[in-house]
Amino acid sequence: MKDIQNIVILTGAGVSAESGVATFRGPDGLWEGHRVEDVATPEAFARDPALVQNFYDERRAKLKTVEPNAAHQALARLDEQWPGDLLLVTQNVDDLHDRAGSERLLHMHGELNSAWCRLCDGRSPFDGRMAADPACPRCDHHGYLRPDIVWFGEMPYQMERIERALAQCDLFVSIGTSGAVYPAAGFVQTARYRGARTLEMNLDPSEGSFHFHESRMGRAGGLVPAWVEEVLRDI
Ligand code: BV8
Repeated sequence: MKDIQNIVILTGAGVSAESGVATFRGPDGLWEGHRVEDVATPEAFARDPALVQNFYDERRAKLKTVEPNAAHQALARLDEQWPGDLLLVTQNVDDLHDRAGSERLLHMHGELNSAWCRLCDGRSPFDGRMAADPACPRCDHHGYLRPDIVWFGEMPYQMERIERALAQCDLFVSIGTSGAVYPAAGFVQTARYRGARTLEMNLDPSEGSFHFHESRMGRAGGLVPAWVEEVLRDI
């Protein structure tokens, strides 16, 4: 890893699968019994707020029953020990990277444990049930909270910071994502175009596998700790 200074890592639902968190495009193609378009869009929320709130309430409640796995822990160790720049960009809205201890971490699609008030525009930590129409923790008004989640058609968070990191990275690593959703699925091309080495670790080839210099197929719980060992050994 001599010539590697700056690393960008992208994770998707596959990194949380072994913790028991459902992925999105599993065998039945449904999202915990829902079609993605029916729940993860502003239109769906406007059409049926109770359905959408309950969908996210269930997933938020589920977070209290799962733990970070070996992949989350290995990435947190890398975050702590890697001397160069490192940015972990996760598409996941769970809190498992946070609980594992990753600090140079960014949730580009938002977080289940955050509430966004459409009246005061404030975001607050939230781990309850939003369908019960609780008051906004900041402005105390009822009736304006929505999940702090980036839905389809909405702009992912901190894109400038991500683009800057991709422009300067020497290594781009994609873990546990199907490469089905943009702009995240395009990051590998940006990194490669800038001359970075690119590595994919996934249970099976993602839609963008051919963009990667190297692909390691298998479970994140096994592949990621082994890869982190490799990287830290060569510092
Ligand atoms: C935007 C939050 C513009 C919600 C999510 C046509 C072409 C190109 C793009 C588009 C298009 N039409 C529309 C678009 C844009 C759209 C898009 O990409 N659509 C796709 C479907 C074509 N994108 C957007 O709308 C984005 N916004 O473009 O805004 C804009 C511009 C200006 C101004 C305003 C707006 C917003 C996208 C964000 C949507 N929100 N999530 C929620 O979570 O409830 S996306 C959702 O899918 C999740 O966040 C998830 O992160 C993401 C990707 O899924 P994955 O994480 O990859 O999960 P998946 O199940 O698919 O795959 C899991 C993988 O893990 C599999 O490969 C599996 O093999 C592997 N795996 C399983 N187990 C393991 C494992 N790997 C290792 N170990 C294991 N144990």
